[in-house]
Amino acid sequence: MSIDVQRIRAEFPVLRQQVHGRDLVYLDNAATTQKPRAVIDALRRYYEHDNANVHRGVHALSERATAAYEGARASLRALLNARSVREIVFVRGATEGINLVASSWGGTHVGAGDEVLITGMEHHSNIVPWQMLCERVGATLKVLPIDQRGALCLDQLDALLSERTKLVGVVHLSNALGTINPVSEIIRRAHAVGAKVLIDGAQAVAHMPIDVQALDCDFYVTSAHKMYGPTGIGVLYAKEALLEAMPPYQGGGDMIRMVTFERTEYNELPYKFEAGTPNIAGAIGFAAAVAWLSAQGVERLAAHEQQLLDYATERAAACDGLRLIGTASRRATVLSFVLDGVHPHDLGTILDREGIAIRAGHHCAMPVMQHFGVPATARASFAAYNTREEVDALFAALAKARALFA
Ligand code: C6P
Repeated sequence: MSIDVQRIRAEFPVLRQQVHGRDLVYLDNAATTQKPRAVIDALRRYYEHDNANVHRGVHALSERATAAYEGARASLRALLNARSVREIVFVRGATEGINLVASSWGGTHVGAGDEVLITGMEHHSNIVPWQMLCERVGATLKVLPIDQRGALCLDQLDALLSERTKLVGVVHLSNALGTINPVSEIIRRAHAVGAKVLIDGAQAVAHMPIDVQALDCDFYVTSAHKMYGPTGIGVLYAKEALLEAMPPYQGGGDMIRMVTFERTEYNELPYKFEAGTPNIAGAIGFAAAVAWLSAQGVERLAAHEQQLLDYATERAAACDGLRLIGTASRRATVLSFVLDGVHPHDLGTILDREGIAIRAGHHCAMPVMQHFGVPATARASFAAYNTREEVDALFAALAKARALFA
């Protein structure tokens, strides 16, 4: 079951470098992961051999580009176990996926007096679009709180759900806390009152197998760049019947079947939601990332990352003045913390001088910071290519920072 980390590391060219005279220790994977050679090569190959616009041309290059682009859709369908490629919409990323749903589905299904329920640990991208929708239509945004460990207060869920609840939005794996949420249970309880459920899987897909049919979620979004793929591409999964009934999000080329000045007939799914020339290279790189992930085995990678997180959590417990932010029983990949007497931003800068890349800040989850009474945290986040030695390097650098500020 264990993985050969050195073999995996060898596939990531960016890791072979020094930063400030030290071997790079990249622990900012929740912000974006590095890309394996297979993804970089797929992008280069496409631009060197097949570059053309899709769905339009009758020439060989356009046919090849279209086949590769649609092949990428099929890869995503298989990865998420969607019923059909008609349920796979390419978007810029998780953020655009949520905005699409809030605007198109929300704009037609949420009205005055209705409620949208999110949780206290959402990323801003799963807060702000719903806030905007609620303001626009006169609906109310409700929040399922989190406890002191950074787990959802599930005992309050049923009291917050009612026939007024039109949508529940939940993050699968919290980027600020590492908490893995019991989304199946939430989906079941939300469906019982007739609400639809959107799962923000931006952090989850690289770290656990996802089966949208088994989950029975209505919408699932994720970003390629957090799962070893390129930036600027992501996916929205939605049940076909919902997409069928939703109005287009944007108008333009490719999303139409017929246009006159009087009226437009929209294209079939999923093209109705992909106006304009899509990110063709991005989709092809995304498919290469999916192939890479599947070849490694997401579960095997996750088991390795869990060992690193457990080891880091153990070391954190022994680290003077360190307070973990997020200690829920089910966590993955993220170690979020504050260190007595050292602002997270200073910590980030000191660690950078040691060649260690972490993220410091509010992680686009300001309400989480407010809940824990901190302005920011330092966050180390693990991926398949990280090692135990890198965890040691992190804690050695933390000790140095502590001494410096003592
Ligand atoms: N979190 C982080 O460092 P985009 O930017 O669209 O690819 O993903 C947005 C997003 C949505 N949901 C969650 C749970 C996320 O973690 C993110 C992105 C990055 O934590 C950048 S803020």
